[in-house]
Amino acid sequence: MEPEQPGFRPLEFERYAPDVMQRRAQHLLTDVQRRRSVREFSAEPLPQGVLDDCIRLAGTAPSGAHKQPWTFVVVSDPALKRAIREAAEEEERANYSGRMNPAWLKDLAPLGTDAHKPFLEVAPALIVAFRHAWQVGPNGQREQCYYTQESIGIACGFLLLALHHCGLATLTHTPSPMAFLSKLLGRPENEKPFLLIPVGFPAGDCQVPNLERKPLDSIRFLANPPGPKP
Ligand code: IYR
Repeated sequence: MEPEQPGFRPLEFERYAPDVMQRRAQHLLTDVQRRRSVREFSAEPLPQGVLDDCIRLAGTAPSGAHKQPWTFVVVSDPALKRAIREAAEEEERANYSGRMNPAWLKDLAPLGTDAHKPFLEVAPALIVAFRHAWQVGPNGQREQCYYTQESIGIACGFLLLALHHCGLATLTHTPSPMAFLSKLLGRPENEKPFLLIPVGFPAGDCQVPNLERKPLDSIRFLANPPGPKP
């Protein structure tokens, strides 16, 4: 049999004038600069449908060989959230009382975190991103995936941005090791827990660490051709 041809179609591409591009860049930057990791949520429920669209948006991320190696599990059931909180806190107690070394604990001190994770129960939804280390074909055979860390990392970046854009607060939480999530959520062996994202509205009195972001000049380097300077 002939190998399957992927087929091509014309690109849909929107072209903007330079001043429009600049305005769009600044508008997005101003919005995204307000995004913060939130650890104090209100229990207020989420508007219907917003999470689904944000997950659809995450699913537009590029991925190795277009394998789309991700599953986003949405948890809103209170009993399941409580079970996740209990299991996460058990891991975090071990992390904070020995698994993380003194330098790590010192680096975390400004964030004020500890092993208590009430947000896992309070936030109206938890999204757990699972990375497909491989996939299962139609005849049950193992199919390779490629660049899965990069792919799901990009998809989670899209997701965080989309949720922020819609007016929701998020946290990137990794109560590692995260194997308990596979078990509690009944995911198959090929899916590895990657990131746990509590989603909701911030508590009315929510506080965040007073952090600065690196300026452009310390994160962007303009490359020069190799060789001696003229
Ligand atoms: N997972 C732990 C510890 C932690 C680690 C890092 I690196 C952080 O940036 C924040 C927390 C916790 O959630 O408390």
